[in-house]
This record gives sequence, structure tokens and C-alpha cells, in this order.
Amino acid sequence: MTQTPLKEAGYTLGATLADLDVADTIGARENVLGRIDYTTAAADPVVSAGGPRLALHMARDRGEAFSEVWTSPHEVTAGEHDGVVYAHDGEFLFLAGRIPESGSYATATEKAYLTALGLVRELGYPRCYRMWNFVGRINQDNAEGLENYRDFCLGRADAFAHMRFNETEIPAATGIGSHGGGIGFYFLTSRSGEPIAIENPQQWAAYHYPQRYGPKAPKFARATRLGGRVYVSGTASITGHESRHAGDVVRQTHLSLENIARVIGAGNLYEHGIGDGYFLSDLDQIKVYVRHAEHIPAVRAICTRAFSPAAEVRYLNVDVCRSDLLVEIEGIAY
Ligand code: 3EB
Repeated sequence: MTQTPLKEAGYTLGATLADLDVADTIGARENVLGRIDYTTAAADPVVSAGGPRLALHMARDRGEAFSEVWTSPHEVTAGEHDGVVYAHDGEFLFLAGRIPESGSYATATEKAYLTALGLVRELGYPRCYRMWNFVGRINQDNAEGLENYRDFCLGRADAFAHMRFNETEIPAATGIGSHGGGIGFYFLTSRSGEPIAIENPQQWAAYHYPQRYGPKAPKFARATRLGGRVYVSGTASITGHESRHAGDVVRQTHLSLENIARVIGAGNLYEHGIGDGYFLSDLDQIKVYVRHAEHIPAVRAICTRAFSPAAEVRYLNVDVCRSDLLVEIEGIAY
């Protein structure tokens, strides 16, 4: 293995959203840390010649499908442990897993998260800065009458408690619906870079949400900053801890964007001890999750005006973690 200096200023992973066939050629040019197919069927994660790969059921047809590819300029090592696939490059670690469809998720989620978080520590990349979770039938109740999302949150919280995560170690995250296939997840973690967790002064920290949203609060920060980027969590129409503008997708989209703008803005980053602020036009690799397909044109019209014309933006028609939320938006500020 070549000993390349990994901590030179500005070194971060490449991230690309590409059409499925284009994604095949990205792996030929660079070292792939992980590939996630947002496609028409879920599949167990695999490690192949092209690196670790996870398929999520997030698209209704092939035209909607795309891949997200995380690449490194450095040599990568890939592997698999207890169903969790991974690859690392000396500074960054990608992991992905899937929890099979079930009438109860808490225990299986805790187990899968403990496998992944155990790898994170064993492989020596202990700082989790970004996690994604895709939950099938997210707003439906499980066999015990607990909503699947809340059931998932329970298992995740137990795993975090078991690993003794404190509030400064909480990653940015997305928790969103999928068209099926249980719960797919993937993480990005770092060896030496210290992610800074960022909150939104207009929102309660999600990990302090009151019990009415579920027995254990969701464990995520509104964003994390690492290596000159801000990774923005899935962001919805919530102020305080309450959903706003029930039934009004236009107002929900505006509030979601206002929440992101506030999180990444100079005033908020200054309060977190971070120098430069960002604007919505600095976001890239944006995903916009929309509950009702017929709302996508209205949401797109608002987002198009807010984001850079050069930004990669994908719209997905999936359920959102609270039944009164119609839209959720994530991205990376550069
Ligand atoms: C919210 O603000 C909206 O459970 O990991 C956004 C991002 C949401 C991540 C998660 C949930 C999650 O509460 C929902």
C-alpha cells in the first residue's frame, strides 16, 4: 500500500450522484469507497470488484433511479463482517448494511448498528459524521402497534447508548421512507478528522425531542462540519419540535429551506466556532424527498430557485418520518 499523506488540507471524499450506467464508469476512474443505488428494488449489500455496494428501493422506475458514489484518491481496502460491508482509505470509512423486513425492528436495528459501530472502532475510524437510514413502511405500525420509524429509533438509541456516544459525537443523518426491503443504512466515518456537530437554534435538538414522537429520540445533529464541508441532515418543516404547515407542501418546502439556510449560515456557524457560512446556493448532492408524487413539480419549482443551477439535485417520491411531513431535504455545503 502506498503511504500517501492523507491529512493534507482539503482532502475529502468525492461524492457524485450519477445515472446508474454512468456510475459504472466512475469506479473505473477512481477508487470507490462505496456505491449506493437508489433504484427499483432493495438488495443485500455486497462487496464486488467495484467496491461495497448497497441497493435501496427508492425509485418507482428506472428513469428515476440513480447512484451515489463515494470515491477516494487513495488506495482502498474493502471487506464484509456480519452482513455489513465496508471500505476504507486510511482516513475515511464507508459502511453499509440492511435489516430485513420484519414485524419488529428495535432489536435487529440495535444489532446491525452495533456491528457497524463496532467495525467503526475496530478499523480505527471512530468519528461518525454522516448516516443515512431508509425505512420501508416507515409510517406503518409494527406487530406491537409501534410505528416502524419509532421502532427503528428505539434500536438506534440503544446502540448509541451501548457505544456511549455523547452529544458532540452525534452524526448528521437522514431518516426517510423507502418503497420496501426492510431498513437500508450507510455511514461515513473518519479516522483523524474531528467532525463538529451543528444544531439549529430554531429547532430542538432531535435527540431531545419529547416522548410524544416515540419512546427514544432520534439520534442525529442538524449538520456536521468536516474538512471544509457541511453535511446537512434531512431537514423538514419543523420548528421547536413541532411539524409546521400540515397539508401545505409549498410552505413546508419554504420552511425546510429556511431551516437549512439557518443551519449553514454564517451566524449559526459562528456560534459553533466555525468561520465561514454558506448559502443554499453552496449546496450540492442534494436529495429532495417528497411524500406525494403530484407535489414534485411545486417542490422542484421552489428548490430550483434556491439551489445553484450547477448543483446535483434528485427528487424521490417516498414517505417522510412523521406522517404530517410532506417533504425533507438534505445536501452538502461546499
Ligand atoms: C426531523 O427533523 C425530521 O431519524 O435519522 C430528519 C433527519 C429526520 C434524520 C433520523 C429524521 C432523521 O426530525 C426527520
